[in-house]
Amino acid sequence: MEQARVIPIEILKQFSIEGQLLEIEELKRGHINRTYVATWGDSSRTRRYVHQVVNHRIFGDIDGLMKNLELVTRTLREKKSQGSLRVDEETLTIIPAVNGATYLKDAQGEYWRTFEYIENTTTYDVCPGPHVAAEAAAILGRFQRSLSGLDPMKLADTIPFFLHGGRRFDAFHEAVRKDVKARAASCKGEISFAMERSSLGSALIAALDQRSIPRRVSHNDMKLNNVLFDARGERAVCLLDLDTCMSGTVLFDFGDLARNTAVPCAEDEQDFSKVLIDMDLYAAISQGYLSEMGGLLTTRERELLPMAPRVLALILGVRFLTDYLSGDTYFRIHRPRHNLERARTQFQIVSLMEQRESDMRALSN
Ligand code: GN1
Ligand code: MG
Repeated sequence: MEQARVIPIEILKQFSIEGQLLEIEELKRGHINRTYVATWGDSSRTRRYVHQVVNHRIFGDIDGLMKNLELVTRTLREKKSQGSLRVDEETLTIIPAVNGATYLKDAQGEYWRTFEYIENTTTYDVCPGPHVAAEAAAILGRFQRSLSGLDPMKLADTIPFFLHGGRRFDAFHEAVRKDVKARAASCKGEISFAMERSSLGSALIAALDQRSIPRRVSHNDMKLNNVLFDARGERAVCLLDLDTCMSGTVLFDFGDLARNTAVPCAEDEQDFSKVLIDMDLYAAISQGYLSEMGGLLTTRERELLPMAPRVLALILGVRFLTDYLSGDTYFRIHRPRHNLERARTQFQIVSLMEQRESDMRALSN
């Protein structure tokens, strides 16, 4: 679980930032990377920056990842100047090191990078209403549209087979078989729930492999809290966390956003009376998304839209359960059975979406 860590100030000083480091605080969010917000400057002027340790145990190709980030943010900036993004929309800005590098390795072997902090913004962990849902979906649509001219093969796979349902199920079967922590007996119901749905888990990747839908650049971590809103919390102004932006299908993103945003509760909520699909939110997500991407989707992509949230909830649940069975080596946990609890919440979402299948179909077609 959590440990206090020493921040290597000498590394941070090598980024192209003016003034002294005045304050630094860890931002407790995300399950993978470590993020700090820092204030730099002097008595006349201060500015804030985000310093981040990229988890190289999970992202094996940091160089490829940072090159992706440069290419994606450059493309988004060009598209903004051509009017594809809204004028008040921001793009992540990498602050390079003085030597020009986009990341630096410290003495402990950790990889650091720095971004400009985007001021006057807020995020939501739980969606407060349809307007926010529609805004988040529309910024996703603009993001995908702006990147639709970029050849996905130009991007490195930062985590190979990341949302590949088939591979995720293979790893799950392996974890059940090995049962290294002797935990399988305590979650038989969850294991069966997942195993009965392995073909659902592979549905989108099968469509990609059969070429019935196109390969496109996708964000691949499209949670609501990766969308920055303006200070009033009304307009979506920036998409964060581009580390898994690579080749995929746009359905991964629509599905991930909907499984997360149309269910307005914490991702590890254990009170299932609070785990509900809000159809007004789902309708707003569909409309917001289609308003920006509707014209670019193929017939088959559009047909698969209502199924995508179910697939993404199942894949994430299987990933949490696999990690629980493997001894919690991947997702940062905050209590002993955290990954099992997270898996249960996702599986509850899958069940509810199975029951609401025809309503969801009616709203996104
Ligand atoms: C992880 O660390 P964070 O919150 O950005 C994970 C996503 C999951 C998400 C679930 C690289 O994202 O795939 O959907 O947790 N990122 C990685 O909350 O595995
Ligand atoms: Mg992420």
